[in-house]
Amino acid sequence: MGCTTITYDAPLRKYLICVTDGGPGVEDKNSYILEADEISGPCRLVTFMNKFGRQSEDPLKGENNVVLRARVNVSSVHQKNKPFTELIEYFGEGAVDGIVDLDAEINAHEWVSRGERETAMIRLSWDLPQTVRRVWLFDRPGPGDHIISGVLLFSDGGTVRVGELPSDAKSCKEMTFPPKTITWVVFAVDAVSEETANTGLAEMAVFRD
Ligand SMILES: [Ca+2]
Repeated sequence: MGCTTITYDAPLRKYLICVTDGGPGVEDKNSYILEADEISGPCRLVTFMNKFGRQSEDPLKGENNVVLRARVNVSSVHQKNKPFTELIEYFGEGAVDGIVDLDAEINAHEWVSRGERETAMIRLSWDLPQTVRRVWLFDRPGPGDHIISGVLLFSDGGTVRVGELPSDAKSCKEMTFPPKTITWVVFAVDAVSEETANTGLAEMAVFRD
């Protein structure tokens, strides 16, 4: 369960509890409403709203996400991923464009490495120090390419181990840590699934809070 709000409806003499499924990501969330005579329950389900309630503000595009002002370097880029750029190597903007495109056939909004597996790496850097406390990582959509583990390396010398990413990019891996003031962060992949051919990311977000 995720966000929960409770209100007391005096004419009905009921507590009404609205619950929205939690978890970081950009997909629509299930919501449901419960009722109870006492605040401590028991609760009865009134209605279940499947995939009701898109997040009102896209967190990937908000001011809080500092990747939108970052420079990006990647260990390699798949040629088909950037057909119109002169310098096909080392462009990874698809990972920081604020868009998670779940259509695996179109990878304009992804960073796709050039045949890399557990060597793939992305680095974000800023001219001015950024104080951050949270990172989201979206794997490439589709079941083929899948990151099993990696590590975040920060310019302050800190590291954060990253476990398996959700494989379909509908949700992301969230890493939280005490606030860090940094000028760069690297996500280095160190394990991928057997089927992985071109490791990459649908999106990476770094939040101030
Ligand atoms: Ca993207």
